[in-house]
Amino acid sequence: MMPTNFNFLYVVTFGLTCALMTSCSLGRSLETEVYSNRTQSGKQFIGYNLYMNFMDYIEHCHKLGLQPANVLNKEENDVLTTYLDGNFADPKYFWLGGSDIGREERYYWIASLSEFSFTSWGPGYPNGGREENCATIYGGDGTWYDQYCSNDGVQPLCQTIP
Ligand SMILES: [Ca+2]
Repeated sequence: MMPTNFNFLYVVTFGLTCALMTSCSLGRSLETEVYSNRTQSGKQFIGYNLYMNFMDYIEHCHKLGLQPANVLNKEENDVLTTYLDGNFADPKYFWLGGSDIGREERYYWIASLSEFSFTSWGPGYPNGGREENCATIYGGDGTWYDQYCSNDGVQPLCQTIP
């Protein structure tokens, strides 16, 4: 039988940990969040040192009151690339909030349901057909690649709502 003071100790320890980290009560990750510079449209990107699949990523941003990132022009891609390259270690592949699920080869932004206008696909990409349906960006040079949406090794990238 588990001693009754085990649960008490656990609660006290957890409570103290949360009290020391104000982010705990907000449900935010315990790491420091670093925001990108503002784009001309006024939004900022926020990447996380976490790894998850695309569906969990979309929900991650939503739960934080943010949006999955969308990149609407070269200026935004440049701001984003500078931010990712300067603040995150390799391999730094991040989800973008775009997919071609339900309409193969016609990628759209989840937050707006608008079809991609600007793109920064690598040469020959997207190339995954109906198997790879979610967009990623490599933070080292700002190039985009399609990826399996179920890949749980990609980092989440959110944005403030402009
Ligand atoms: Ca596809």
